[in-house]
Amino acid sequence: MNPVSATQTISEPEKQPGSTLAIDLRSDTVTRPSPEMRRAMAEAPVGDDVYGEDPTINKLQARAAEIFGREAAIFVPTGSMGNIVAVKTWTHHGDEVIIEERGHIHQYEMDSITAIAGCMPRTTYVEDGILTWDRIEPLIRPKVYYRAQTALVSLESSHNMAGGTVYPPEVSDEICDRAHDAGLRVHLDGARIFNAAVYLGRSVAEITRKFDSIMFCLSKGLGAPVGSMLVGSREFIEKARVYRKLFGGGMRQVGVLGAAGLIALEKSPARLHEDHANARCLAEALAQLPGIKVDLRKVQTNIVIFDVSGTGRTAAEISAALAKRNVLANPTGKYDIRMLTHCDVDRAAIDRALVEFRALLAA
Ligand code: TLP
Repeated sequence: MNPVSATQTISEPEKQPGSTLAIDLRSDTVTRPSPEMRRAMAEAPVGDDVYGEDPTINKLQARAAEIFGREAAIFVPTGSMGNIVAVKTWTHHGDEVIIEERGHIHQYEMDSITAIAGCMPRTTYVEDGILTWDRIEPLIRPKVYYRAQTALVSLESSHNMAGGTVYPPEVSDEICDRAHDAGLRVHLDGARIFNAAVYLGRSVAEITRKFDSIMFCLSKGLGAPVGSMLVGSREFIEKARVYRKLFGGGMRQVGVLGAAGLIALEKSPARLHEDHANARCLAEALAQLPGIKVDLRKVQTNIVIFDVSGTGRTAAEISAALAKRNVLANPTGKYDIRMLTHCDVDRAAIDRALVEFRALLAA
């Protein structure tokens, strides 16, 4: 190990060409590591994690398990890998997985449920993305030997493509209880579970206590450059370790990433309310713009999805025009645009984005 001395400067490449002027609202995945994270990464004690010998990753895993009140946790390179490892761990080829139609695990992970785990997604659409037991129960296959079997329910909170909506704990608790009674497992795609916890004013341990497994991302609102975690029982995590390796996710001196993850985990949840306040401010101002519709009830966390159909232009046209004005946002449908707030956009940046948006619509 060759640690950088405490006096040596870790340069923060703030002036990256093309990225400094833009107000990047495409996602909270775009955040760059803080100088504190970069320092911790440079100085992290490391070892070979395939041998379980990376002290920084071991610390991160222990701390994540502790925060969620669970027996164990495992670091995975991406949220997508965390989700497919969980699905694979809980299912057999030919099983079905119940999921909301716009769930990330179904729409944006290349259908790894099918391609890798050999399972069928069984989907249902709910406007606010929040499933209830009455929507899930009819999708469960009868236990007949010649029928495909339902093995898993997967929920997402906050629900990304429904606009950052959050499961009320009594709803997700009931789903878990009833699913367990029916012999099913319940996985949580909690990529943004800390945002959900802040919205609810409850701890992540409380709101996830009944799930069989939880995936959360260090690399979204928490601001780490890379990495996600899977949390659950010791037995689950030991099986997950096997599938992580099978999928090529066994890493070596990965404490350099874990060091940033530890800072994200310890420090970032305390500032997420700022992102939520900025998202609300953005949503309320967007709702005043001519031709723009926002369902403000859905703006619960750091995601704002709005409809631009009243402008007479498509989402692709509006986002291309915004990009020319250095405001970046992704279309999520023909007339829908998604904007996310995060630690690299402050209130002043939101105000500037709104000035540009108004000018664009007026032009
Ligand atoms: N979401 C990304 C895109 O893939 C859409 C984003 O910009 O929001 N679960 C949820 C709920 C997610 O939103 C994401 C990423 C993931 C899982 C996957 O995480 P990664 O990108 O680390 O594989």
